[in-house]
Amino acid sequence: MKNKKYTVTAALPYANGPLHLGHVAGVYLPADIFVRFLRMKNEDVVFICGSDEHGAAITLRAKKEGITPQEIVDKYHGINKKAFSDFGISFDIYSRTSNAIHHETAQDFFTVLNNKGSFIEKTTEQYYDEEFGQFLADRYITGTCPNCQNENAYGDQCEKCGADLSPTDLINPISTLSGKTPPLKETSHWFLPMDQHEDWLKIWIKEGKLDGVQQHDPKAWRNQVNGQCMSWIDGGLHPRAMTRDLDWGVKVPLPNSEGKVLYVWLDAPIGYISATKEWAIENNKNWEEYWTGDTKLVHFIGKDNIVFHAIIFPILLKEHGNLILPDNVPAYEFLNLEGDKFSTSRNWAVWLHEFIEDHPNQLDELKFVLTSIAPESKDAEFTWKEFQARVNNELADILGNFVNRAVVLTQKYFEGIVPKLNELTEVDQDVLAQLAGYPEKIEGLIRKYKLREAQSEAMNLARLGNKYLAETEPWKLAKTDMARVETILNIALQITANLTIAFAPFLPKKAQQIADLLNCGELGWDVFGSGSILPIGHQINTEKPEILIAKVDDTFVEKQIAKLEASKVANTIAPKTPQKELVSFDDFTKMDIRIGEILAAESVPKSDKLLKLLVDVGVDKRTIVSGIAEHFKPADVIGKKVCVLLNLAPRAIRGVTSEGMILMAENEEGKLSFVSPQDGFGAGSEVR
Ligand code: B3M
Ligand code: ZN
Repeated sequence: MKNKKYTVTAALPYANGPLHLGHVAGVYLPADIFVRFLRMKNEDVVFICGSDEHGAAITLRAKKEGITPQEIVDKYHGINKKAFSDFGISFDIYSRTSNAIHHETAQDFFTVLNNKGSFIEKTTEQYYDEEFGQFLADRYITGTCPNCQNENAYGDQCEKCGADLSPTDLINPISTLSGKTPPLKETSHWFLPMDQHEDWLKIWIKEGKLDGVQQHDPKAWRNQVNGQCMSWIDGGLHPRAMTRDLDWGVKVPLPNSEGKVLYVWLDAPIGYISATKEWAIENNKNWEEYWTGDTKLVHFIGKDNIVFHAIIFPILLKEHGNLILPDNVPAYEFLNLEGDKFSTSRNWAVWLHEFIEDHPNQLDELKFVLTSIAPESKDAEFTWKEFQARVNNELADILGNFVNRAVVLTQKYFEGIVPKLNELTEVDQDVLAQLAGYPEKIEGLIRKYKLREAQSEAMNLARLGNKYLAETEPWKLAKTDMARVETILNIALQITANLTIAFAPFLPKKAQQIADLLNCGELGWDVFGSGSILPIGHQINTEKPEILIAKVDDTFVEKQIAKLEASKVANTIAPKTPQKELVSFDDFTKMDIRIGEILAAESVPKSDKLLKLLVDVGVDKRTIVSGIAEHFKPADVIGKKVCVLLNLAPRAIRGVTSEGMILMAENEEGKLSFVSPQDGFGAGSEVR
């Protein structure tokens, strides 16, 4: 019989870049472990994810790569979907918010709320980029955070202090499109009056009660989730616009709303519902059963998404009516990498799809390490040294070693046949009693979202097995007391069988490999803890077992670190200066750039840096003072053809009037080069 229903979601990653280990450790892997466990418990669970394809995260990325938003989302949806599937994240569906069913679902949702009067339509003044003809919200506008003075805060949030911002809160607002200070212009939007929801939210979060009915156990929520929510609420919630003036997103389903789309943080969580619908259609299920009634809704997310999942989406769900609110929102802190933050722009990351491609046989090893260090309650750090240590000292030396001994000894003494269980000694009874306690221990931890500890308990079971063999030493008894050896190896094999169950949620491939060694098929959670899973006389695999866990050598670690460092160097050599503010074509054509030929050159007295040049620029021969003396001697430059900015306003430099500027290229080491034409282009040729 199926038990409760669960709808488990993992944050929909923006389809604007590949996934790195930080994402995996702090959302997707824990969600997958939780779901694999629930399935083993025979719970009726649907595991939902997909690409978040709207919002400024997408459009700005498209602009940066010089391709359309559609091309961006198609590219990264493909890469990420494949990476999840190759890594073995067992979503029931990996959908995308560009699907028609999502647009419809999100629009219907908006309409329901609008008809109920859940929104307030208001005309306000918002910043407007006149050059690009666009209102500036969210990431389209930056400025100084009024809260912490961070100069790079966005129009929706300061990533430094976490403050929730509106564009008009920013000091010195700048359009990220034109780089200019934008004027304000009137526009109307639909606002969610979050302030009107404070009272019930407080009770729901603090006590887990909604309309007087107990919904969830508030103590089961992580401290940082409760804490962040309460600090938002205590700080006072404000109305938040649920629509945007953009042409990329889900269109506002109302007349006279041309050019308006739903705010991405309105449409994306509804994506969980659309994806459930899509899955239900494909699998002949009823989606509503997973969003109503007794079903438990669990959102796995990163800590930067807490407010959206624990405050805003619950308000929307409640306003909609007839839908469940989350039972828990296990949010993860951040994972760092080798002493620094993961950073896409600086390319400081281990990319999931690259790891899979480079090390297809070490995926469970990676899972093991990421769960061991998962940032459940505080930020954590991934290093390749630790990867090596955890794989070698725990996975290989404890789990691999125990399984190998149990299997090899059975092959050696009993031709791979599970031996009899004879009279039990105290040691045997003790080990069997301990074994029986593991299911409850591990289940309790998983249900509390303490997956780190749960996995470490699974490893303790392998430790127990090793300790048992070390204490009983069956290899010494083989000559004298075969009856005793039978019992010991029977018990060792039962522990091995139990390990396939204990590790199945965490390391599904390894668990399968161990089950193959035992020739026992997949074992259910219901037999976990039993000392008689494998019947006496059962034939286990008789081939020499392959190494279950290969050790990681120093070369591997060195290579990984070198790869990281190389990508960092590659990135620092790349243009140091970010692109300057945009200029119009008119601005550009104002500059008169021509080829000039340097006719004469001399140093400027009392200056190390300056050369005084006589340059033939076609229209005349003129004097130009250039700051290149540290790089070129006068004799080196005579006769050179170079680019000259002719119409730069004349300036007196060290008493010499300079009428123009020589254009130079500068490389990452600060070396200078003339920008010279091909042969055949003489003085006066125009550059444009
Ligand atoms: N795409 C943000 C993120 O990737 C956002 C999550 C949506 S969940 C509905 O961090
Ligand atoms: Zn700030």
